Amino acid sequence: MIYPRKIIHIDMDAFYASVEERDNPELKGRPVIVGGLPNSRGVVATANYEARRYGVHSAMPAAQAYRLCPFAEYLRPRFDVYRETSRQVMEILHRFSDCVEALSLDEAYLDVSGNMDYQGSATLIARAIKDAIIKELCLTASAGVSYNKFLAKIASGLNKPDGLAVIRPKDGPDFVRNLPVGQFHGIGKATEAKMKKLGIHQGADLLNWSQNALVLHFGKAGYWYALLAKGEDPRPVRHHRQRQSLGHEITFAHDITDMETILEELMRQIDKIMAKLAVRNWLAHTVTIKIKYGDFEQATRSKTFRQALNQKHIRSTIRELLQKTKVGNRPVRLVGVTVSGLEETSAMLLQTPLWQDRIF
Ligand code: TTP
Ligand code: MG
Repeated sequence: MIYPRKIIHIDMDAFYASVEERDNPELKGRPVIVGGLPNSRGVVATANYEARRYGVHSAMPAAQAYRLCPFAEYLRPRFDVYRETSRQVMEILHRFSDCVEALSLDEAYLDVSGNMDYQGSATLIARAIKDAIIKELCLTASAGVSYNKFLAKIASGLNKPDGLAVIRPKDGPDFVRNLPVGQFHGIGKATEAKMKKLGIHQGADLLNWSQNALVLHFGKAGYWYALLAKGEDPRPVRHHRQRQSLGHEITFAHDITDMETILEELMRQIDKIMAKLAVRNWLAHTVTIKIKYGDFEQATRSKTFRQALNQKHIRSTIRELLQKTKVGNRPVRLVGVTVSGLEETSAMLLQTPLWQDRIF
């Protein structure tokens, strides 16, 4: 059985402007515009929600913003502060998942399919993330929760600012039917105009077109539009730091000689590692065990497979590797397992038995 993933999209509200308001309480309640100054040829980086009421928005020439809202506070950006704040936001996000993909300073996806805290509820995790960001950074974020990136990102925009919206697997297809094509991932202004000429205005219209017909009109992107129209988006959350290996190790409180106890600990570690691999959509080809004996002498044993490691043979491999050590005869102070030779899976959907619609 294939289970949907649980994806959260986090987007900070009026990011640069909110940081400025936070650091200068006198700005509270006033329109704030960060970017080029009014008498310059610069553009608006962002405006807070008070200034947006006057029609000011990102990328607008500062001179035009000034005509719309002359009494706003105009500030030059302080990129160092935004970068540092962004680092703090990402640090918070990493507490909730190992699988975090930052899209920009103020925006990231998390795959929380493997997070069993908060009763395994992605919605409660999103709430906890928002709470941590407010409490620790005095800033608000909007969160979108869904079963893929496309819908999670749409969801985070639904109740902005300080929003939290959920699009459940059972509601996704209906939601997309009513969604204007201009809001689909990857459909820009030009494609939107072309679709409108063909009578395609929202998801439901796209569904009337066969995949072949879409490919004929839009090239390879047609495959993509056909998927999105069904509410599907197979893109994995891409954890940036490309890791070479993934491992665990522990030092026992007392040296251990019993082979079964050590084997049990290694199995516990490999289960954790395999779960992490699954969440990140990775496969591994090599497994290595590490043993440090009571006298600090260290031994490693490893085995590489042409095919990716799987839950079934990994256990017997670890047993086999352990038998090639002196475990059982000598006291052991530390054991560890590492998998390496990592590659990304092409699996369209993550298979995890951890998901339940009830607590999405
Ligand atoms: P956004 O997330 O697009 O905008 P925002 O955070 O200001 O507002 P909200 O998410 O509540 O709608 O962009 C994040 C930051 O990136 C923004 O604060 C400033 C910067 N930015 C630019 O410098 N130029 C731009 O054209 C855009 C869109 C953003
Ligand atoms: Mg934002």
